[in-house]
Amino acid sequence: MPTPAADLEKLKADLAAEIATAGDADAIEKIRVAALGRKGTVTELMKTLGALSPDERRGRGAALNALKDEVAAAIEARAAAIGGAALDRKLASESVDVTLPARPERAGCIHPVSQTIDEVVAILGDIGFTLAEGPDIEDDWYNFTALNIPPDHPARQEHDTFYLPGERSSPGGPARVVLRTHTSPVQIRAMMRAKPPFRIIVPGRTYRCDSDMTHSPMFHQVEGLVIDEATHMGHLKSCLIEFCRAYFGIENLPVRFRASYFPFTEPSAEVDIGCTRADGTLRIGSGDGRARVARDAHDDWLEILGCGMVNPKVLANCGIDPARYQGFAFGMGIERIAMLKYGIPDLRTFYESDLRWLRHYGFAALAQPSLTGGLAP
Ligand code: 2U9
Repeated sequence: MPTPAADLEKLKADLAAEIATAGDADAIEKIRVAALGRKGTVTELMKTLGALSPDERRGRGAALNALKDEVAAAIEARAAAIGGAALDRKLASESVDVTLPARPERAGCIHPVSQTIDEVVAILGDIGFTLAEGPDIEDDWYNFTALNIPPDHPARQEHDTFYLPGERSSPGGPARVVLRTHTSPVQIRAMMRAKPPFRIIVPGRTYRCDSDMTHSPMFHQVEGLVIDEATHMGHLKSCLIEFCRAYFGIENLPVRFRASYFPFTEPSAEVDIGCTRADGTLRIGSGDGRARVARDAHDDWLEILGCGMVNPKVLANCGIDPARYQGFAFGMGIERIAMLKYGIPDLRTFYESDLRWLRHYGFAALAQPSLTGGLAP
């Protein structure tokens, strides 16, 4: 009668022969299941170990484990060889026709938010502004207190602002953590970091608890800040008139400054541009095709941005001497000015990731914004 060890040697030899002659992936899988599957020959032998004495189990267990590993390795090697041979046959039988024309590709497009930021940056960059960036997660000292926004201001309330749990230490002491409600904290950080003069623009994401056709909980702003030693309201006005005319591509676009109030600027103004509303259709400028020259042909005004001379208290909060330095600041909503320029009716569609919308309102990937707004020819 053969010894148990001889039994295992025979099983190993039989399996090796079967594995060596397996011709395809199905055959090799059948062998694997028959040997190593739940009811396979090797698996069944493993189950008999429990009935042996500890001494017998040690020797037999080691032999069975070695057999199992060798069979698994042989199956894996054969499967790889079969797969490689199949691939070789496929490669030999198929050929690539390199003379075929390329498949027509669907080009990607630039989202109107990115396009509008690029246009604004190109125009203001030409006027001498440089780009600044900062974190989306802020604290209420940088977002509110440094900007002279009082503790009881409505913008600070829970239902207007997204607060995150916890506090962190900030220049004014422990401060609540918020998603920035405007990009102004980036200007605060810039003023605390370096000495004037500055001319910076800050485009970026901002967050407010608001959602309807013209508001979204996340939207984009671009703000600008100029700080120097002899900056006055005339600089503010010429810069923003130039910007509005360049952005809308209308040389004589009527622009007016209407007194307003913001805690961070004093005096403050809202900026309106001339428009027409004939037949219920809003058009920027005179809207009659003579927009580039017709200065007085508009019949209404449209608010597009806010601005003002930086409040001396804000300068002092950032360690800048208000007796020596002054400046102006402005802010606008990117989606709002994109909607006005490109006739996009609903703000919420910006974030629906609908490819049909993007193909309709998006821009060709290589289109460059020109310095006079719109696209370079
Ligand atoms: C510093 C000092 C002053 C930025 C300004 C506005 C006016 C403004 C709104 C336009 C539409 C925000 O997106 S919106 O809702 N912004 O009207 N923003 S002045 O003033 C600053 C900023 C930073 C240090």
